[in-house]
Amino acid sequence: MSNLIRGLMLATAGLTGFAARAADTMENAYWNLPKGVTDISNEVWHLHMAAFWVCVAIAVVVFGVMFYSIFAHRRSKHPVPATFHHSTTVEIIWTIIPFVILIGLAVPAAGTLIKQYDSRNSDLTIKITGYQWKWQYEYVGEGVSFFSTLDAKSNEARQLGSGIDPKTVPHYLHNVDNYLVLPVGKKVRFLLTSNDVIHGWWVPDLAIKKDAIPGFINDMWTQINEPGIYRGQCTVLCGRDHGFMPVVVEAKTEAEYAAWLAKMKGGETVAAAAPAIATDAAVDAPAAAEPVVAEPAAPEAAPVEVAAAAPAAAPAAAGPNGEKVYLGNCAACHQATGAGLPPTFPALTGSKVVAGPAAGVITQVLKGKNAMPPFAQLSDAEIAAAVTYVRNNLGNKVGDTVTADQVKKLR
Ligand code: HEC
Ligand SMILES: [Cu+2]
Repeated sequence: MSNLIRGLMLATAGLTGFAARAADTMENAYWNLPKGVTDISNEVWHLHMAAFWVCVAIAVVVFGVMFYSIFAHRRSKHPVPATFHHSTTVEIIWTIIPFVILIGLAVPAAGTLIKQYDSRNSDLTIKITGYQWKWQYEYVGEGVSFFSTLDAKSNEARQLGSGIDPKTVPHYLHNVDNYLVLPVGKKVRFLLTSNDVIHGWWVPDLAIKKDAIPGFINDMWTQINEPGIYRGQCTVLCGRDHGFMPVVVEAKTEAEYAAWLAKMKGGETVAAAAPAIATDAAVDAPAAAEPVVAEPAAPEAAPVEVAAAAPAAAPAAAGPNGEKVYLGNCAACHQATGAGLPPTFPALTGSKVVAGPAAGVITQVLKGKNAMPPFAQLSDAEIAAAVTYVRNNLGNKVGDTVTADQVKKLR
């Protein structure tokens, strides 16, 4: 027996040292769940660690008894086995102990879960729509809405035979053209849906992750404590380019956020001119339960309903930039130069279709063709800008300007 005690003491000493080293490692998001930057993500982390250490303790006890028994009662020492069986006391004990452990873990977990699901009293609401393969962010009631697509560098490097070493690309496949900008210290509520298949929106540092399902609205919330850039990705296998629709959140101080929002409202980017596509569910839902201290005038549901009917109402002053629309939506297949990747993706440079009637090009962009997906989610103005761009750049010179009205008629 004294051997056992000595062994146990050694094991305890070893474990204490290991635990101290482990505690450091635990803080490291490379090995472990990140602690994140919200109160909820911290709670989740502590729950996770509590469950982890309970598991470690159980493993030590169970494996300790098991290996001790295997060793001490091996056949060469005890050729004749003992014949005891059945002990009601032991059975009651090993039923009660796990029960107590589970309750002990469930109580704090339930508390956190309830907080996680309580999206009431948010300071702002953002509607997130998943598309194959990009995200749309709509600042509900602010008239600000834009798409967020894989950044150009990652996109270039990911092409087959691009010859670019992904290690040279900063945040390869974890970067986008337009970040989702959020204010710190504010409760942000997300309404989550999809325009095509099921996607999943996930940012580990915020400890939020939920499916974006067509025809449904899911909701979740976050309140970020520290300014910074937090990266995540789509978590539901959503088709060929599932791996190429990352999520990037930029948390700014309140003042910086206000300045950013004002700039976006000024219609400075493509984004502001691209109102949302209304999915049927989206029209009813946001209006249903919005206890937010009402942002003045603009009713919550307005941008959604208006979208399909009057996209031209968006500030037309500058209009979307055709090159930007092209690079954000078309260059993945047709390349920034227009050279394409034949034979699958035809060159637009010198293409007979591009040089042909504008209606043909518009229809192909709206409806797609074979391996080319439809781009009906873009606004009329954006499609007009992109078509004008490909007809008059990338080595083409048709010399016309396609208008949003032409696109609208062909929808
Ligand atoms: C996912 C890849 C992909 C993306 C993104 C894409 N296309 Fe295409 N595109 C194709 C494929 C494939 C074809 C050939 C279709 C066919 O004829 O079968 C094509 C054909 C075309 C053609 C006809 C070219 C020809 O000579 O046949 C035009 C014009 C065109 N695309 C414009 C665009 C524009 C504008 C965009 C951006 C709004 C875009 N495409 C985005 C894949 C893509
Ligand atoms: Cu997806």
